[in-house]
Amino acid sequence: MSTYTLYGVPHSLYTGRARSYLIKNGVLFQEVSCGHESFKADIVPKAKLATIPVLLTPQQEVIRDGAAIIEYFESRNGRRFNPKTPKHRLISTLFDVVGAEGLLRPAMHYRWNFPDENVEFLNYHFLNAQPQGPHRQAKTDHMMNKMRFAARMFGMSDTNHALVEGLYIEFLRALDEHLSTVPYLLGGRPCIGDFGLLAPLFAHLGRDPKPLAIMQREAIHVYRWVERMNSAQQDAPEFFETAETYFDNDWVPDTLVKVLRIISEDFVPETAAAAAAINQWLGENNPVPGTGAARYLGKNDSSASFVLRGENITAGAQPYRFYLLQRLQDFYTELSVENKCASDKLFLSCGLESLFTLKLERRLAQRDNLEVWL
Ligand SMILES: N[C@@H](CCC(=O)N[C@@H](CS)C(=O)NCC(=O)O)C(=O)O
Repeated sequence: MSTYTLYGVPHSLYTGRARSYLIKNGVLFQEVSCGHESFKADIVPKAKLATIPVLLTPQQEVIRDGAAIIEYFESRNGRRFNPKTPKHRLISTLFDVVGAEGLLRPAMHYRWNFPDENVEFLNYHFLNAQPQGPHRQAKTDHMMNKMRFAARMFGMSDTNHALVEGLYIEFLRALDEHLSTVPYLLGGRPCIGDFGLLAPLFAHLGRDPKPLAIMQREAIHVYRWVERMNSAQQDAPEFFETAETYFDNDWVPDTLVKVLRIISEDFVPETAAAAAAINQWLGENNPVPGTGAARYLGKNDSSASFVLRGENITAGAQPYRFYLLQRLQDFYTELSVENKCASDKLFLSCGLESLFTLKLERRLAQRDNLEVWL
């Protein structure tokens, strides 16, 4: 039987999101390391960037980017994991952006700033993602240093550890309370937002020794959700008989509102600052339509500065955040007046209302495996 191939590694943040989707969608696949010779030789030329995850279809199509991999299946399965009702769809889409972009500081901090607890574990994984050959440990060290640098690019500094930890623990406890009442974010089955949120909460925060210990101690229900998201079944025996459906009537429980409020604290100011920085860059550079937009700003040191709980944070301004946010904004724009009102009320109560209007001057699209400016 023809199968799909997922190129990734166990310790990769974005691979965790795609892998979980394939498992939950019942896709037959094999996972191959990006250290395998076929990745460099056959996949990267078509993937255009050497990032993981990448999917190789039975028809030999190469799809780079976790969101694109999920969209490949969603566009063929009746949008199985996209809730149909307005508030649920918006929340699901929002958690996808938050997972992909909004929790990178705690994910990178708890991975890279606790060497006593983590370094042996990380060295094992980074070493074994390198093909056998000369200078293997030197290549591993180079890759690990590149990721340490990325932590800083995402806004970690020598002085903001307590701030990032405090916010993460609040988020974790609120999410734990919510997931003590229900197996997935929106009920008895996962939505697109669950997959997005799993990205930081699996490979880094739910697997590296230091943050795993915190999750197991502080947030047993989140830990179980991480396990559940990697199971082909509903995997919710502790809830006994929970229907595999989303909450009735577009209901949003208070426990989830509480999680969203905590998320808004840094996600909204960072998004506003990133939009301003990227819009300024667009004004100055006016890229021709079709120009690549993938993470160029981070590489060019263009950054967004904002204040969080009285402390300044500076982080790379990533167009990708807005590529995903466009989905939320496009869906919102199409809503009826009545549904817009209900969604406004919910987002306002969470401090998230500006996300409907915080836009870039130019739209983004994925073409031939790259994000480009339209
Ligand atoms: N937008 C991409 C991002 C993928 C990505 O950045 N993956 C990381 C590993 S988790 C990577 O390949 N990093 C290597 C690099 O940036 O050179 C996605 O969602 O798949």
